[in-house]
This record gives sequence, C-alpha cells and structure tokens, in this order.
Amino acid sequence: MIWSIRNGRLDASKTLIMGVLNLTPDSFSDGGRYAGAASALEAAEKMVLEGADILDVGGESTRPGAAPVSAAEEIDRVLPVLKQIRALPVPVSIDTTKPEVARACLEEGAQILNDVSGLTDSGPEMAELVRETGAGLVIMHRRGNPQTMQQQTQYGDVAGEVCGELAQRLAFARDCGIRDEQIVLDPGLGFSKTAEQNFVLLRELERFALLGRPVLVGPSRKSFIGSVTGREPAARDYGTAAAVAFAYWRGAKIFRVHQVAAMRDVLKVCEAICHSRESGNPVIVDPR
Ligand code: HH2
Repeated sequence: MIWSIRNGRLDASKTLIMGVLNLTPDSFSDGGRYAGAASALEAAEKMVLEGADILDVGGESTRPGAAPVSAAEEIDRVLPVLKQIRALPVPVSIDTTKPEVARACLEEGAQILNDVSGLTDSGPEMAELVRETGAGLVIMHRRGNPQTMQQQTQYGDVAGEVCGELAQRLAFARDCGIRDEQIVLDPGLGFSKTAEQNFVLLRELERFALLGRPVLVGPSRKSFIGSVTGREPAARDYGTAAAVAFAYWRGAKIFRVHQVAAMRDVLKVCEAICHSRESGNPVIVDPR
C-alpha cells in the first residue's frame, strides 16, 4: 500500500520505522536530551544509520499533564533542527497539533504531518494545509488534550469505539479533500486509554486495518509497558520490543520508536518468521 507524502511516496506494504526526535525539555522518555541543533543532528544521523525510514520531530510534549507551548516557541525549537536534518535521506515528519507550526515545517522541507489530535484541535485549517501541500498525514486517536485525556477513558468496547472515532476523523479528512493515499491511522496508545485498554488495543489491532489504511503504532517506552514491567521509561525497550512484535503480527506497518537499532532487529526477525517457508517435513520427536 502506498503512503503518499509531500513530494514523495513511501511503500507501507513494508514495515517502516519512524524514529522519535523529541526537541522538548519535558518529554517523558527523552526530554531535554538534545539541547542544541548539533546534538539533535547527531541523534538523527544515528537513527538513519540504524535503519529509520522516517524521522518524527516534535517540539511539544504530549504526555498527560504536559504544559502547553506557544506556536512561536514550538517553531523555535523545531525549525533550526529541521533545517539541519532535511538533507538526510529519509522524510521528516512534524509532530504537532498547531497549523502555524505545521505550515512553517512543511515549507522548510517536512513531508509528513503527525497530528496527535487527529485534526480535532485545529479543525479545517490543518486539513486544508494537508490538502494544499500534499503532505502525508498521521491521524491519531485521542480524546481531549494532554490536560484532560486521562479523564476520558470510559469505553464499552475500546477497540470498537476507537476504530469508530478514527473512522469519523478519516471521513472528515476526506470531506476536506485529503486523499486516502495521504493518510495513515494510529490508535493512539497511551492517549486517553488506561494501561489495560492499551493492551486490548494491541490485541485487537487487526480491526484497525479494516479501515483500509496503513496502521501506525507508538508503544515506545510508554507507561502501560512500565505498568507490567515495573521499569522506568529508559529501561522499557524489552517491553517495547514485545509490543512491536505483537503489533507487527496484528498488522501494524509503521512503528514509532525511540530505539531504532533494536526495533529494526525485532522487525527483521518478525518478518523472517512470517515469510519463512516450510522446508521438508517437521521432525516430531517422541520424548518417551
Ligand atoms: N506518542 C507520542 C507522541 N507522538 N504520535 C503518534 N502518531 N503516535 C504516538 O503513539 C505518539 C505520537 C508520545 O511519546 P513521546 O514523543 O516519546 O513523548 P512526549 O509526548 O512526552 O514527547
């Protein structure tokens, strides 16, 4: 399946890795890590060498309770880095819910818009920008905003309701003139979901593929992984690997992760298992 992005296209019938580059002082896992454009460029180059297919740049933390940032401040955080990394051989995605930030970044070479509000924060303005620029669009599911989202976790059938709400956002995007080929859908792990609901969404991920567009997941180091492993964010990569492997098996195509090298290996092994062919008869050993 083709994912059409600004000035290009990606083959989303293969697995794609989106490496996370947070330029925020307060992200839950890597906040404050890349103080200047130079260290961010170094991190971006490393992720590309490790096998990232896309770099996702963000200037505002989306974690529950995160303080909002003005558009001007967000632009100041991301634009200098974008100008450095746009020369790398992979497309850059901008993780923002603000049309001003999205426009500034798309004009400076970003090719994808990753909107964690699923076009709800900005309404038609963001949709019009995506239509006009031909950018790729990630429509993620979230209820409310970082301040309110964890009070909006009342679902009957979580996978069914998240699918239904994403289908409405997809219909809205279509009504605004965005082409299906531009769109990727994301259940929004960790956004207005309890820990348990994230596990249900992963288990029932196949239902999302029925919406007809590639599915992206972002389980990386999130607190639902900490809820079962008891580990701090930076020590959640083995737990993330399990979620990535399971999501692959359930049909996800695009993986938003912090640890690109490790998750590339995980996905290579998943692919080898799924594409393996039987060679000869299975040997059944009778243990008696
Ligand atoms: N998760 C985060 C941010 N952006 N985008 C998509 N499409 N899907 C996700 O699951 C997703 C996302 C949150 O993770 P992170 O960027 O590591 O943290 P923070 O928001 O604190 O910067």
